[in-house]
Amino acid sequence: MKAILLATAIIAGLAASAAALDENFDNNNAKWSLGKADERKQSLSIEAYNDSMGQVARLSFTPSTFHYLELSAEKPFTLAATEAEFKGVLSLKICSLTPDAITAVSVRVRDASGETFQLMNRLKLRQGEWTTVEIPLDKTTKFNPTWGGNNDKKFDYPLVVQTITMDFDKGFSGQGEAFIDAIKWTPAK
Ligand SMILES: [Ca+2]
Ligand SMILES: [Ca+2]
Repeated sequence: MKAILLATAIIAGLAASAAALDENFDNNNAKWSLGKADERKQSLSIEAYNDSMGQVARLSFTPSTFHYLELSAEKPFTLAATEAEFKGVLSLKICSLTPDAITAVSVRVRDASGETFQLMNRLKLRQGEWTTVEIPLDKTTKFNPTWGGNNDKKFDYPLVVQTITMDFDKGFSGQGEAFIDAIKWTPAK
């Protein structure tokens, strides 16, 4: 009985911190969009993929028109409320039929002052293969570039994440496509 009560309390606690980043695109809870999508000739749709992955985000883009995309959630997700909490792995799954078009994914962390810290993770994808990208983050991570807010290159807690970006090879001709699923922040234990 105690164990059940404890489990219930833990589940209730998780539900209360609804802003943890764990996006599977399966329940349409969060709204995601692409920055300046029309001007950059990019599009986003949420589509059924298969039984095990459910729905995924499908991205199409035109690298010769614009060299990156910004995938943003309508509301930010909490990453770390305090310095002690800022240690974990941001992960996502990605698959592309045009892997040569994609050179990197980056995460943008934002602090309480509005300062943004970007970290790029270079990619070498294989055509049609799902790859899990894992980006470890903590207070010692060397983000570059940083901009905005109080611009002091120091983390003012709490930290949030709202935007993932993807970089393209400008020399790629035609339209690129990628699927993304399971964008998740896993705090270190
Ligand atoms: Ca999914
Ligand atoms: Ca700062």
